[in-house]
Amino acid sequence: MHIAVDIGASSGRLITGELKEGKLVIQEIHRFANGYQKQGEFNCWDIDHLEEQILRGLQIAKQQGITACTLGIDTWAVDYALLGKDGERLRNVIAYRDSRTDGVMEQVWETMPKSDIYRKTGIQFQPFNSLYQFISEKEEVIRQTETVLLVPDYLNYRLTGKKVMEATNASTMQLLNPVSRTFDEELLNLAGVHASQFAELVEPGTVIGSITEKLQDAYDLPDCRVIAVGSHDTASAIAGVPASGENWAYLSSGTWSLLGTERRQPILNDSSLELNFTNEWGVDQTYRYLKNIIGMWIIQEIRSLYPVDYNYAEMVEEAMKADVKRPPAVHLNDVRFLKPDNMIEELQDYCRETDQYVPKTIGELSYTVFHNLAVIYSEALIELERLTGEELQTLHIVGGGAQNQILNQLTADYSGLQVIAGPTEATALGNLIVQMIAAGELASLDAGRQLIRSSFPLRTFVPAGAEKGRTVYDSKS
Ligand code: LFR
Repeated sequence: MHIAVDIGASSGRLITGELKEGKLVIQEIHRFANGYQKQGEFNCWDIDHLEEQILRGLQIAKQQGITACTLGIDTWAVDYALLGKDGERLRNVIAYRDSRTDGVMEQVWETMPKSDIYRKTGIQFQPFNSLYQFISEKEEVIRQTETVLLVPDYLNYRLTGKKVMEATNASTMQLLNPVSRTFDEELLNLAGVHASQFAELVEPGTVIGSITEKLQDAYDLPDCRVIAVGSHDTASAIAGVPASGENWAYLSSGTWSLLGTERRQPILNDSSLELNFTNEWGVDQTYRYLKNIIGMWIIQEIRSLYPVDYNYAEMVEEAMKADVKRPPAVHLNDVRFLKPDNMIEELQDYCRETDQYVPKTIGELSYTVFHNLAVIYSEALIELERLTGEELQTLHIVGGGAQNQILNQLTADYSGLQVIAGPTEATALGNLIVQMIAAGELASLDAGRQLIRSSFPLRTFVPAGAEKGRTVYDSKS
């Protein structure tokens, strides 16, 4: 038996997975909420709550009769815990949307040009990368820090007592070189941290260790071997894409939309830098050549602010009914939408400032977001073809957003590509197949993807007018 712990910005789950009659069978055994809140000066994640919920989920597994298993943890990237000499956390884990890093990236470029940082790391410029978070730390805090652990590494450490730095997530710090796969000394200096403050770099598939006896005694848990999976949720999601052959791109659609291709080599040239594509490290020493697009975060924010309660499926339904003749063109990837005080007002202000129709109802607001996300996806797909020199045929959409039929169809229509939607649980599946490879039950990543393809239903969306050949929506006309 294998258990995937998959924690995103808004919720976490424990999902069991096992092979039954040649199929991968999964079951969600525990779900809990996640989110960040202001604690003193900063917006922080409640990391102790996440740890407790993992233990609670494992107790449930035991109660369901699971006595032995492997376990893998994936979460969002870039955020970290700082451990003191006694191995205890120095303070809470600060959330990447906290404003402490505002303007830091731009200041850094005065010391080290953007192009140098990109050439050294191949990582996209996001204000929240760990590099800029480290620079925002007080010197004294860094001085007290014995070890920096990214969130899943920290949770693995709490379970096993073993400190490792899993590679896929480590790459998002913007401190590692994708060619040498080691730290860049100049960037470490800039960040004010030292290589000795990080644990040993390990690849997905590495066995970290067993859950400590102390925890075993305190809680009634299954006998668990903890495996380093693609601990960056996006790395697990891409491992879980049910693709085969060539000419496919993926879109991992959740709080963020991550759109890209899988490559064997990074792309570090100026065009790639200009379009802010990233070369995050993937499972099986691949590179996730992708772009961060704002994603369902906007929808989550609208939902929480809108005076009437609508669930996501209802928002999609309302969007389908909304009669928006000329949907406003909104550049959703603008930093103003990263963490505005009020997302609805921010969107409406943008439309007013640009002399466009101002969406008001839940259907109009949702349609405006879906339309613009699909436009951004199709633009990113064109950029991707240009940057890689490869022509695409299929876009695999995985994650919760793959259930959004209107967005799937708009994406197919605007991009001219066939869209294959599903599975929604790709992240947990990618997490599970790495455990299964480590356990010797699967031969390779390809075999895992084949297993996912044959175990879960997928839905195809054909672009409108496909019989006339590929036409791509032009957002400027
Ligand atoms: C998605 C994700 C993205 C990363 C962002 C911040 O959950 O991990 O890949 O850019 O969150 O960590």
